[in-house]
Amino acid sequence: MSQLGVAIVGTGMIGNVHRRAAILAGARVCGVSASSPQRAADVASAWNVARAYRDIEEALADPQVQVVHICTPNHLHRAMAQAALAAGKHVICEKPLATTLEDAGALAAAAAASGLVATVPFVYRYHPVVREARARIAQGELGPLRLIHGSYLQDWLLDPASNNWRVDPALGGPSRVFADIGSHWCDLVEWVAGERFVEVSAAFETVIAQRSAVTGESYARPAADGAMQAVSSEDVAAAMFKTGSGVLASLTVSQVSAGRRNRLWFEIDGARASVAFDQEDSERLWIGLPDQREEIFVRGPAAGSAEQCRLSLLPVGHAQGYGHCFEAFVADTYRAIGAEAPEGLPSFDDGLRSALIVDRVIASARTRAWTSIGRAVD
Ligand code: SOE
Repeated sequence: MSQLGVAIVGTGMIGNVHRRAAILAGARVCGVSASSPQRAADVASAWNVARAYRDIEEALADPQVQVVHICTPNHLHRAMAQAALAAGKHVICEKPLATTLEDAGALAAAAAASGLVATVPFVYRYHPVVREARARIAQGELGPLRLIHGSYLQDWLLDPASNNWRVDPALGGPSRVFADIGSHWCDLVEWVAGERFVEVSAAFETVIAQRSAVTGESYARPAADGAMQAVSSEDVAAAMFKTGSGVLASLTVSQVSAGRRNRLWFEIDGARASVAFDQEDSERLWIGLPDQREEIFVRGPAAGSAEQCRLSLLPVGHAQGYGHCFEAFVADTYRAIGAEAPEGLPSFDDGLRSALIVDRVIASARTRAWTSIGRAVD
């Protein structure tokens, strides 16, 4: 395959993660588009990228661009991804794919009709030991599943002086913590366990009622004049799910848990064994066994499942982490553009599945009732 040309749309923290992954996967970053032409010019110069596009339309008109990475605030995803597909570009769109189920459905349909590659970075699927857990469950090593539990905790919004576009429902969508990080956990656990959630009972709380009045940049600083604004999006959430085969799952999500920077953790308990994964200790998979036995599977290129070995890029003891997951995801997206079919590549259909779960979680939290998850298109 000849070298792919890509445009990065959105230049905050995650745009930079996409840029690095694109370069490592062998693409050429042709240009960037940002919240303003000036910001695009500044970032293009900082990133040493040839073009600063005035807006996404200019990026889509660039014949050198085959892939568009959409890394903007959530409310822009629908229009931008739709325009990119209509322009014949492959798309990587940040999660949540869209802020409503309807918009996510429209994007998944547009992607399917286009024949283009359209993916969503549910990147935690790319931890090698996560692949190991999935392989062991698929081989029946755990036996019938009995219980799924876990959490995804962060603390970057602990301080009321911190604020971000995600906090504002007009920019981030009707759910914050659940759509932003609960979505990762649900995607990961459904994929690893090979189970689908069919029912949910959820609750949301906004525990910091007022935050510093700032908007704009990805990780904004407090307003200089100390002004505060009311918050309506949730800081914490709890959800119980039932899977199609009747397994109970519970999830706790927070962006205000001191000391937890990005701790996605899950445990899946079966009749014969359990597995547990911690994103902040991601070189190891805990395997719980009966009779007071346990094992630790250590990531490495020479042991375990084929996918675990494929994604283990470094020898044992040379830690891999979040960045490597992102790089492997982008590389697999580009492989799919080259007509390969890498295992576990999260597509717009997975983005739609996630939007459905988020939609039903919101509905359950509002009605305080167990809610059927159903299907995205009935
Ligand atoms: C912020 O909460 C964020 O960047 C999420 O949006 C990502 O999905 C997560 O991977 C890291 O934290």
